[in-house]
Amino acid sequence: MTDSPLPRQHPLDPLTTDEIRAVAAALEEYKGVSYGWRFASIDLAEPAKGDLKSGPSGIVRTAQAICWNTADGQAYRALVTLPGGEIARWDHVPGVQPNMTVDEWHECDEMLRQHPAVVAALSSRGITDMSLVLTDVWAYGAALVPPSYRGRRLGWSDVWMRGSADGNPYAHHVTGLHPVVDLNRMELLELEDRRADEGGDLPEVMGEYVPRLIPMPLRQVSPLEVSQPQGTSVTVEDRLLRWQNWQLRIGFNTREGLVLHTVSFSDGGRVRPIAHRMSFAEMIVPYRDVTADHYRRTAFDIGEWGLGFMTTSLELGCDCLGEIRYLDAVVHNSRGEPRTIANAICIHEEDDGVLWKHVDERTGAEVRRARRLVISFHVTVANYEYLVYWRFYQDGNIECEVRATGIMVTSSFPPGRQPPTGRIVDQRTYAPYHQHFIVARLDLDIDGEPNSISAVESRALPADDANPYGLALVTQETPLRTESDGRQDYDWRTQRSWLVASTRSVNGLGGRPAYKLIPGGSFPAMMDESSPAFQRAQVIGHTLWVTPYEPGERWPCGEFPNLSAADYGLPAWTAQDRSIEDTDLVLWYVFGLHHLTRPEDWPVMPADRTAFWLKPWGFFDRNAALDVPPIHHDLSGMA
Ligand SMILES: [Cu+2]
Repeated sequence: MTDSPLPRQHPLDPLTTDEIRAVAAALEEYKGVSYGWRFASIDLAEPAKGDLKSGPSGIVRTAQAICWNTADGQAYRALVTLPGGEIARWDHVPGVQPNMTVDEWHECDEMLRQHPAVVAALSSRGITDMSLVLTDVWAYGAALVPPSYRGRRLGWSDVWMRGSADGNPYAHHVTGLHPVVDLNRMELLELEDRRADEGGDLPEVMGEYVPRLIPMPLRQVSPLEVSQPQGTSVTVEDRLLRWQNWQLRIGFNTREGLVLHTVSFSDGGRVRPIAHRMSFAEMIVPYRDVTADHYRRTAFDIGEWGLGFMTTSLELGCDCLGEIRYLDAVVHNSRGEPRTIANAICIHEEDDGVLWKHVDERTGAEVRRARRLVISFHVTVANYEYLVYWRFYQDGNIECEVRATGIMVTSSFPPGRQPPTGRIVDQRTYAPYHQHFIVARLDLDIDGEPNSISAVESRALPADDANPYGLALVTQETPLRTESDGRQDYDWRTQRSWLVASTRSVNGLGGRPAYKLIPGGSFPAMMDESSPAFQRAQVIGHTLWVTPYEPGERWPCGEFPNLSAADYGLPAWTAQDRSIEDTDLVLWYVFGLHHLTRPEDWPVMPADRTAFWLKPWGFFDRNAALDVPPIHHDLSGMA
């Protein structure tokens, strides 16, 4: 059975399995992309905003493929029209390394575990059962590549060992042992072996989390079930979702994973745009530890690995509770063969406590129960999990929450030494401090275009004759007019937030309808600007960046951060210092987790969370959830 395009296919719908096959087949036929080549990504080339607005009929559905020839390392970008598979463009992209692929990760692990030098190094440590060994290849930053290997598609790897056949592979780090690999030739170039760093035998570590392997009985808990006997209030037609007054379209690609398109709110029957597109455009995870085991460890989980490729299937009752609507996702391997991820995206309603309440002496209590619509997906990037939740509320709020869980990277150290840049989590084992920076790309369209943005700050007025008690608190709005103004930092002292307002429409109170970006999970980079990690990811130097909409500007650290030396994204674009006034705006919000590791995060980390909010700020003329009905409990059946 094929899933050939439906007549109702929307121009923003992700590529189908047939379309991915058609792209790979066309590139094989016309450009010889076959043996010795790899596909880094095959995704929908999304139509530009202007084309979308003039209606779907004139849009030619087009895919973009990034591929490279492993024989000479040269990369190409192709545009292929669908469904026919004509090659509309074929461009050589010199001097870049496309993203890492899952196939390379597996092939590299296979190769290393059979390599005599690796086998010998492990054997000298008393590790002889290679079925317990896992290698985990990471990408490099260009500045850290040994000079003799410059220009190669280089990876460096950790070596891990399971304590038993089903044991956690990330429980036992073989500290000091790091293969350096040419991924195009799939060849071990060098085996760094600093036996002394490990400090003797592998330490006695309890790194297990599977019930039969943990040294304690499971606690008793009663079932907690969510029942919606009449179904949910969500409708999903193809990929168009409607819930209460919200409406949006669900997208997905290999790099960003979940994408939310054309988010709008129906206000008294009028469909009012809020965001044209929202997604995560990059994630940067620098480890802040200079030892030989960790100094190369700066992950770009989006640009290097791809949240779409890393997406995992969700399970009812575990990952999502209640009445769930799932959507599958389609990605592909490095040969361009499609792979369907079943239940990749979860859509469901959640109870969210009290929405609003007042108890009046005469009329009694009026209480409204809040519920929220949650659209989520989970990714597993080797040892780590990221759980992404976009939540839509009845009062017009949007919340974006990310939970980080999974297994921390650890390494062992000699007895008596205290690692200064990490925390001990088990016997002679520490987890280095690190940071998770996520860059959300928010193409907001508040009541459509154009919009303007200002920084809003609270100021206490000095005590004087007009303010005799020193109580006056005012807010100050500073318009951000250019991209250099748009580089903004969180400021606790003034409770700074950012207001994106329509410059055309007017609300019922005479003001400009707006949404406010309420910062959360912000923290400074705390990194020397000369650091290679900072040079590649200068986006982490600010909480917020603002650019005028430009369809080609998608990747804040550059399109190809794998083995990059500099940040060719936001710093380069915003160096033009374009106007961001009264135009179509894109906000780039940097948030995440400043992860100071702790024993309680081991052996598996209880999900830590970080979030930011977009809240209506004069977008509505009053509480937008005034019309939420009360819940009347039928108590007639009770004794
Ligand atoms: Cu972490």
